[in-house]
Amino acid sequence: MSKTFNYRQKVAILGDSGVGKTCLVNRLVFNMYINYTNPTIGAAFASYVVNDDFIYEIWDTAGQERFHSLLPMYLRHTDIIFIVIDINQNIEDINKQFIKWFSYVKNNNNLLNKDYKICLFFNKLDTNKYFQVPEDILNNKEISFINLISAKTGYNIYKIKSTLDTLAKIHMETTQPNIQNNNGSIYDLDNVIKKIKLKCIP
Ligand SMILES: Nc1nc2c(ncn2[C@@H]2O[C@H](COP(=O)(O)OP(=O)(O)OP(=O)(O)O)[C@@H](O)[C@H]2O)c(=O)[nH]1
Ligand SMILES: [Mg+2]
Repeated sequence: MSKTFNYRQKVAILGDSGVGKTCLVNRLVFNMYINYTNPTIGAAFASYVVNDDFIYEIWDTAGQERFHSLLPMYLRHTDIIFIVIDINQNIEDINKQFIKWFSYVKNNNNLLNKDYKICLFFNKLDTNKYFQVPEDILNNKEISFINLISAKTGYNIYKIKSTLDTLAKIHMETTQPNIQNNNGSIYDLDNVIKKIKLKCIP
């Protein structure tokens, strides 16, 4: 029987093809790295369980241009966006790539859950340890979390995990748990408890 979780959040990973989105998911979820990956077709799904009761549902999207029309489907009801950028390019191209994906998120924010958060990852730090995040990007107040990572070596992946752990904790402290009824629809546990209490009144 599949396990059910009272708390869940959706993560969507965006970025150009080849920046290392799939490698990041592999490192985060399975702690493994494969050097020769195939470009993702459409999108891939993975889950990251923080504790027994909380699951992150992760959509690893395809960076190839031909799949971009599918992106809105994967963005729907997303709580956390990961934008991934490969540091192996000149600063102008890095800025362009950032603006492209940041604007994409802003222009589609009607699809996202309210209070959505954007996290930005500069990947492949193993290839250039002197990389510095451009000032404009560092000063962008709408990015909740910026980090330099390497999916290959696992560098700073623990920081992503601890951020996800913290966000999960905050979510659990500030929201009611949802439980699934037999029809698969979600309802509020508080209401269920109230109904049960009402039923118990003699
Ligand atoms: N040196 C280095 N190479 C990396 C790293 N992460 C990924 N790569 C390389 O980049 C290639 C592409 O990575 P993917 O994770 O498949 O890229 P993607 O962003 O998922 O690409 P699409 O699925 O086409 O959108 C991999 O096959 C690796 O060779 C890293 O941290 N360091
Ligand atoms: Mg991929």
